[in-house]
Amino acid sequence: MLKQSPYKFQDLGKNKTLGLVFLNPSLRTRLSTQKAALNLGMHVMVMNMDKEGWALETQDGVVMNGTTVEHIREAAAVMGQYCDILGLRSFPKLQDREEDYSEDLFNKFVKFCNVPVVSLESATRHPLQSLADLITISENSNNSPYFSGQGHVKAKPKVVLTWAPHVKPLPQAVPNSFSEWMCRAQSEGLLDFVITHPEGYELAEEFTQGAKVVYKQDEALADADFIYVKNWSSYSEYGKILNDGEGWMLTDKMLEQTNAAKVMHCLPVRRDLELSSKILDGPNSLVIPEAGNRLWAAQAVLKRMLEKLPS
Ligand code: SN0
Repeated sequence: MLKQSPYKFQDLGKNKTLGLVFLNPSLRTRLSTQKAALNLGMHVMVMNMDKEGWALETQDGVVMNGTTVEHIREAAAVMGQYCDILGLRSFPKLQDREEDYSEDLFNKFVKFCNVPVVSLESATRHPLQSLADLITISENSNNSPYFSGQGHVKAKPKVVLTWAPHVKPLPQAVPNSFSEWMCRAQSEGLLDFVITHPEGYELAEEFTQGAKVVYKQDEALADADFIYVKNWSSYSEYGKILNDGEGWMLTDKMLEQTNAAKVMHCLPVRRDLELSSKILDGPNSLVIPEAGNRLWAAQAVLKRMLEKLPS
């Protein structure tokens, strides 16, 4: 495993360049992916497109006499000339569901840059986060070959994704991906997966095949081994906040009905709005090792991509 020997493949990325393109802010994804690339011997360039780049046009057939300066056709193609692998972060606009869920921007970037692309979170998915989450759950489950010896969990852990309150409408990308990966793990008999949220926050069906949806949070949390806390805006009333979320913040009192559940969050987390600081600062929180595992997730993915590149 890469975690045990981080530099074992440091020749793999020799003379290969990774370009990381950000249309939105990032802390963990940015740094873990850079570090992963460095461990593999790659060079890394970072482009903060939202702050330092030209305003991008993504639609075809528009006369560019407004605020957009450069078309994604040229921008992506040019970046592809300088890099062997590109990564792209682009949040959804949360205005037009069809546009966001078609992954229009991400797909155009992939099409025009002409090199392999890794998602650093797109409109509907955050795969590097979900891989890190799966690693974290494995390390804390005693039915896993990666069990660290620290966990407490029964043969088939119960994993609960719980909606949390927030002040801003957030993407569904993180819960979509988490649900997609947990449904797959459940279908392989590794765990039981439950989603709980107020009515109206149902995720798109394509990501929740096989998941049990329970509207009563206390019912969902009973006997949980892992609780994944995340806010998202409504999919059905697209991009909307439907309620004030009162009572949905996870507190240590709620942990009493669980199997001493470990608590996860992708970060950044709004303390005492989404999740109580008492939990975050206490022994049940996995958020820091979870973020640490972003490195190994990114390194595993980049390693595979490098192995497929022509040398
Ligand atoms: C993002 C999201 O998709 O929910 C990134 C998570 C990795 N989160 C936010 O944008 C939080 C913003 C805020 O103001 O709390």
